[in-house]
Amino acid sequence: MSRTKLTDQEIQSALAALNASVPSPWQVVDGKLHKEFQFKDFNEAFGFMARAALVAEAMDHHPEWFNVYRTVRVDLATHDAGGITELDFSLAGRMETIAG
Ligand code: H2B
Repeated sequence: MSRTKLTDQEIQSALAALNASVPSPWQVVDGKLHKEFQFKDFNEAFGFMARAALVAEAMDHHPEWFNVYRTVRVDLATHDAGGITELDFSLAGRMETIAG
């Protein structure tokens, strides 16, 4: 999977594909792929983070994220590329599967 920075056009097309199958959309915020997940409680939120962390480590691609109680805010970007790459969309998709 490529760590090449995607163009704005490529991002918009990948975003549309990602959002076609998710209950609430991802957005591009400050040059990163952003979403705020809401879970039932802290246990569900932290369970999501624990599972996503294992996937991220296996991908060698790590999220920026923030948790308070049942909310997990996620920002995905590829630091090595200075922008959003296919890896960010791949991790976003994996996160949706885990959250789902
Ligand atoms: N995660 C993210 N989000 N962006 C990166 O550029 C990145 C990473 N680079 N995880 C990886 C680790 C790199 O530092 C290692 C050496 O492969």
